[in-house]
Amino acid sequence: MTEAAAGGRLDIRPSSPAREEELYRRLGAEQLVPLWTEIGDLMPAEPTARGHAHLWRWTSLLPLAELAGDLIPVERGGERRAIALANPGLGGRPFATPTLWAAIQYLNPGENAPEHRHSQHAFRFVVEGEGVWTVVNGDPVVMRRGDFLPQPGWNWHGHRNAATTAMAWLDGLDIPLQSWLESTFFEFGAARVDGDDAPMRSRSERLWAHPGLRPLVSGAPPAATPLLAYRWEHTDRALCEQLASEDDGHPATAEPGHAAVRYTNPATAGDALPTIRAEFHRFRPGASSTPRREVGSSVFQVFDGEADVHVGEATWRVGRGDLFVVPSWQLWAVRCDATGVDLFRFSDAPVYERLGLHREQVDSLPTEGRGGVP
Ligand code: GTQ
Ligand code: FE2
Repeated sequence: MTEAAAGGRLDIRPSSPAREEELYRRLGAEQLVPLWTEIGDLMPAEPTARGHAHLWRWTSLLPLAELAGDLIPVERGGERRAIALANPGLGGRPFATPTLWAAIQYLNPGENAPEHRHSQHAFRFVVEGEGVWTVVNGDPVVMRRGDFLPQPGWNWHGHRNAATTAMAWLDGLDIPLQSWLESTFFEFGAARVDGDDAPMRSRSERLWAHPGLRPLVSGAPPAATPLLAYRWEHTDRALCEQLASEDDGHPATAEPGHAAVRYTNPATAGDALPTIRAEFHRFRPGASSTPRREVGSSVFQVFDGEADVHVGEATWRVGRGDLFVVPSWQLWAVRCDATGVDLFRFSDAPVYERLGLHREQVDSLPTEGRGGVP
């Protein structure tokens, strides 16, 4: 103790730049960082997303996937001809958002993507084309336009194109999340996925795709969905009937002119995948969404139609196949004019909900999510 008076807190000295510098040097040498220089970065008043609001045009993606189809074989080791969306705010890593992977995958006629399994949860969504089937634990699942095909982590899967035309589709996985969480495991399986034919309905659908009917199989309900194909005919009919119900004066829509559904695990009614939420949204011509912001990030793909989309500072006119990212806590809204729009969306919402970190704000009026911190 030098200048400090006994018993008081008077040892606050006028700062000495030389001694301060010496402190920072010694902290650095010991791999230590003080809070007081970092607090603005570490504890902002609200989330400041590193990922940007960004749009990828289908008309740019598809020709590049086709070119990769000419040049790059699908082989053991590389595993998949998949091209990932790399968010410009995330340092060139193949991450669409800090938690979500989104890629266009492409398979030529006759090609096989070898079997493997990994801890990452995955899904396919088909915006156009057909002819590929994905084999999950020996269950061949055909893929067609509008289908949502989840593949929970640690299930064996490979893909096969036995058709005469190439096919492209969207892959969504939690690769970035599991990369940060250091939870990734991976194993090679069979080198080929054989066969010339696949049934129109997979074994998983024959067991699990009967509305409101759960097979009385023994054991605990599967944590991730046992249903491996959510067919377009069901999604389309659900949305048509929501809008028809609104016309009949019994509104059951998310908001006027906006029908929406979530893909759920038929055994639990929770999200189809533990770390990824998937939804389908249909806006009538002239409809728009209430601007909202949510904690956590999303990727959207336009399935059909056109709309003006606002995300943060950005505004885009989007059309079929286009993909865009909504970063955490950025305001987003969809506006339709004479054309309506169909949007597929996936997000990391289940992670935030499970951790009690979910929050959203609608039209600037705060609404706390369950478990949200006040
Ligand atoms: O199809 O199994 O886009 O394992 C990334 C990783 C697709 C797949 C991706 C994968 C796959
Ligand atoms: Fe995979």
